[in-house]
Amino acid sequence: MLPTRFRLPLCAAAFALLLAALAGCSDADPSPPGPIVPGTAASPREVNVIARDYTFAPDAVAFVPGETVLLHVINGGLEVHEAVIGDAAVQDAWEAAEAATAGRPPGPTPVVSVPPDVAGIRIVVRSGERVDVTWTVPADASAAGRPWVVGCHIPGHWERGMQVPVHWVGGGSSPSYSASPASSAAPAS
Ligand SMILES: [Cu+2]
Repeated sequence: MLPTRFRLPLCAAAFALLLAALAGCSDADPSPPGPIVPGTAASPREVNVIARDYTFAPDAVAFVPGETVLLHVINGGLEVHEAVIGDAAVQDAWEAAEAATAGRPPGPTPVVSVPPDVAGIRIVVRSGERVDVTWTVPADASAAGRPWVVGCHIPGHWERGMQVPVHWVGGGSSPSYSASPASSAAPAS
């Protein structure tokens, strides 16, 4: 039998492995740490963005520069929302353009536009609606050092918290997670 001072660390290690295995299997984790396989034009990677009154889920969205994604933007709230994806210049442009619509009666967002160079991508979704958009992420999107955001600029929504960061990741990489609990936790035979 091992001395007690060795048993505790072993138990802690086994428990940590169990937790890691459970975390890897959980559907509830809003920011799964597993590797991302970049989408291609032939096989876009599916990315869910859920808008509510007045938050986004998940609380960060990961993209690989240059990949093609199939965005599923879902409105689980009661108000109309949108997902504007782009850097600060894009977010500022839509915030200013849509501020002009403040005070209109509730309903579909009035048609607004911004110059093409700051348009980013914008997906408007009404309550209970899901909009699917295939989009190729600009290959140089992460190179300029300007943080990208997913934001909603229906008047007042940005201030209420409808903004989450974009995380840039390399294809097939997993920067925050390198363990392989499934294999290391397997019982020895
Ligand atoms: Cu909104």
